[in-house]
Amino acid sequence: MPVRAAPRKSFRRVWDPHKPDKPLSFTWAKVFETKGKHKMSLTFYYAPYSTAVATHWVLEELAVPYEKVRIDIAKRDQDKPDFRVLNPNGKVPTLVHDGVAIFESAAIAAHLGETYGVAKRLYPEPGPRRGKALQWLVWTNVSLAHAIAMHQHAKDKHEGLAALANEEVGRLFAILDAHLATKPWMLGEQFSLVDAHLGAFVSYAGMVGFPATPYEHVAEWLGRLTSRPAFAESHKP
Ligand SMILES: N[C@@H](CCC(=O)N[C@@H](CS)C(=O)NCC(=O)O)C(=O)O
Repeated sequence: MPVRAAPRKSFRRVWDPHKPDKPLSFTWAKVFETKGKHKMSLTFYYAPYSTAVATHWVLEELAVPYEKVRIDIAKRDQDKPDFRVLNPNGKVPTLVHDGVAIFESAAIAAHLGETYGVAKRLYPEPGPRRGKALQWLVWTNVSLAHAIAMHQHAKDKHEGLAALANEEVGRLFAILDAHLATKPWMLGEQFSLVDAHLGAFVSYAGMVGFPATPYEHVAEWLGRLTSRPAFAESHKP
């Protein structure tokens, strides 16, 4: 006798949004139960005093458990095949979340924010404010970090390029200063992961010749940021 496939149950049949108290069917209850018990794993590949500090800071603010793996950039650990499988770009930070490797610090910050930050009120819910958060994360890397890196690469070799990069960092700091003149934190009244991510780059800028001091509001913001315990933790070797 041919075996007939069991009819497929749809989610709608077992859960009515107008009766949220009605118990879920066994199947869906099981899915949620398993999800609740799932032990997430985060492995953070980093090097001290590098771009990875931004990710380290974000992880510390979120207070999620994670494992740290130090990459010795000077010894070129980043070129080892095992690491290149995770990050073909050969750079830190790299984050492995439940077996999926993610690189680029801005992408990692957005991913961590979306995954763990909303419930902790450290990252916006989906919607326009989330778009604003992503805007500043991308701006940090594509505009600010890029200009700082360009200046560092060019300063002893290409005078003209170094001068251009220097001017660009100044222009970007002025934009940041105007933004922070109207609000205490990047997204408004409340500290968010965007402040931590961007703060790591602004703090680094100060170490390589771009202090925030001429920009009153940036300097005040940075002062508030660097007094956070997560700042100290993320700047440990
Ligand atoms: N755009 C990348 C930049 C990462 C980056 O440049 N990392 C440097 C350390 S600051 C690195 O790993 N360098 C090793 C190399 O280039 O070999 C990000 O934001 O994650």
